[in-house]
Amino acid sequence: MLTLFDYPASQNAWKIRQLLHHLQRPYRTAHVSIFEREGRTASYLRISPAGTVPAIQLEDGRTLAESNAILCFLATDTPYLPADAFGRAKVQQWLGFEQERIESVIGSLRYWTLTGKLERRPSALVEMKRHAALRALQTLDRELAQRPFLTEHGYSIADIAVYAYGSRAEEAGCSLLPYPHVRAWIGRVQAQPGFLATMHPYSDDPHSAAELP
Ligand SMILES: N[C@@H](CCC(=O)N[C@@H](CS)C(=O)NCC(=O)O)C(=O)O
Repeated sequence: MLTLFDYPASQNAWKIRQLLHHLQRPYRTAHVSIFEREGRTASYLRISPAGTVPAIQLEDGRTLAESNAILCFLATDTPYLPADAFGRAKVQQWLGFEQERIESVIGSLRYWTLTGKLERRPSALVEMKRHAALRALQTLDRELAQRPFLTEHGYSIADIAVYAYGSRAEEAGCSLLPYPHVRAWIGRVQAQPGFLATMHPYSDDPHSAAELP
């Protein structure tokens, strides 16, 4: 059975939980206590080069890290990734956008805010991220005014990936009120059959106030 290396509060890991749930694919969970340095052990670094979750291990022992690479792998030959080269490349376009402009911007601001680390970050860095977050939300709103999901294909792993942190923008201090098309899209993603609504707050982990190694 496939193993998912997971940390409950990780929205990057939620992406994989969500897709596995859609696919009704059974898996076992191996928890990685990222604030207690479990991501930095020699054995875990062989699974995930950067020591991050999520990662997966297949039945045959092969391992794969980076949430969006895992999404692409698991979604191949399923309705969540187009079969044609151009359709797949359009999904990749949004997966790149997600890593550069959502996960590393809204995801970071949210993580710092929810774990009490924001005040310890240089204000210029926070301002830069806030500016980038607003730009990303404007981009999404403009695009989602034109079609119900991120690509013409319909609901796909692009939506799962961008939703993971995009939908949590308010927890990062970015109001979604000015973005009606983003809010409507969030509703459409949540209305998908098998949508995984359960969120796990950082506060469930007594170690999450520590800095990551
Ligand atoms: N680009 C990676 C980012 C993964 C990531 O940063 N995961 C966080 C949890 S959301 C983590 O494991 N952090 C632990 C660390 O950086 O040591 C992905 O999309 O999988």
